Amino acid sequence: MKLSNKTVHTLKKDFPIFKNNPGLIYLDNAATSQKPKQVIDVLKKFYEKEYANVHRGVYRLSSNATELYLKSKEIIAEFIGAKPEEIIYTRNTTESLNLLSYTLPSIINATNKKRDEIVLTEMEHHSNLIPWQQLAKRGGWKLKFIKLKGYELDMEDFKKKVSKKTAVVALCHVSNSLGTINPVQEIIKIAKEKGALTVIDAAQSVPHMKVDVLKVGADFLAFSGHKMMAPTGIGVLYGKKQLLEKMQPFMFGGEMIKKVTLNSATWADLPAKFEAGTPHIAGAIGLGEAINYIKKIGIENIEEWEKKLLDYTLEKIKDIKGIKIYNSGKNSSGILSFNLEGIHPHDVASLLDEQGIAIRAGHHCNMPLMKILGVPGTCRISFYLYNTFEDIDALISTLKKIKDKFKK
Ligand code: C6P
Repeated sequence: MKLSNKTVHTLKKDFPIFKNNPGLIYLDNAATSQKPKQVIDVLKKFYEKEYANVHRGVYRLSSNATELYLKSKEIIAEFIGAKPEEIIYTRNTTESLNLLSYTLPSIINATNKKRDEIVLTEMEHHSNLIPWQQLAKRGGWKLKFIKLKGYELDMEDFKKKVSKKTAVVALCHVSNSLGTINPVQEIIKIAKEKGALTVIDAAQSVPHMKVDVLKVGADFLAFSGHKMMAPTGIGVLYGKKQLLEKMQPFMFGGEMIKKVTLNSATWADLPAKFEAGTPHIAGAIGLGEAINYIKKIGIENIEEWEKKLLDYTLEKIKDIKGIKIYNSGKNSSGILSFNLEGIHPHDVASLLDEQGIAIRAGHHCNMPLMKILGVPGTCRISFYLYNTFEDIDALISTLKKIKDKFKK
């Protein structure tokens, strides 16, 4: 379904949050997304009529819950072009990336002890920075950072920093502060030529654009359900089967074993090996339904609509005197950071909130990036499929009023 302002107004009716909060203009989708009634209904149905634990029971309710749970993996796998056994459920992107920072050393050290460098970028979210920092602090690993050139990655700098010593190249597909869509295919190709493992933080891409893991070519890719209309507490780690098979588990306990004695254990096949304990069953089923919802509209149509919203905003916002925009204008997803000269971003966000406009202000879990930009934080708006041109008009006119108010 091609999206237009008219069809989006109709779509918006699927989201009870807007009916229950009249006048709400929600522009904080990079933080988390709202949920359509289709997802809420599936959760309600599961808890009211179908609930049981998975994998354990021989009774009908449990085997039905297991079927629903496994079906959700098929939906997700198909959505990103992976195999169901390559989909590991985690809590969120953060947990997926932590899992990698703990388990990748086992396969890197096994193959080549000379590789001890991890290449990241200066625009990483703390979730794709601190786990690797901690790994480096545990000893034996060095971090390198690809520099920025404007609001994009400096590819020449990347080519200088990646080498036969690189063990892992890990970066975001889309920056959560700048909106920049990084050239991940090119980066992964170069990283592979050097023999490095590749990790993509896809928290801001999978919900908004077509991501095919085979086309992207990454060994691992992480994202969160809550940013794509699913419940919180369900995240995904995709990994290439042959690599996941070699990796050590991250957590130990029930459901991830093949055989246990008092003194040892062997591990279950993929993906169970990485899913110790009772999973977020309802969350997984909800994520499957969220993807069904996205598929009905078409991810390409969502991407195209957000691009239209971004272009419309860029065109209108530049008229505001003293606005500083942190966005390249091209190669950008529907995320836009800005500051109003002389006004703290938190004040801007609070004043917008008074008019029912929800945006994020602050460092966006990107403290090193804010330092490079030379600001304590920014105001950030971020779109999803239910945002309209009227949302942007209201934002712009309120920003103009805020600017006038501070002039006095
Ligand atoms: N960014 C934002 O407002 P979790 O919290 O694990 O679902 O996602 C972490 C994460 C990782 N990488 C990127 C690029 C992200 O944007 C996020 C989450 C939110 O920008 C919350 S800080």
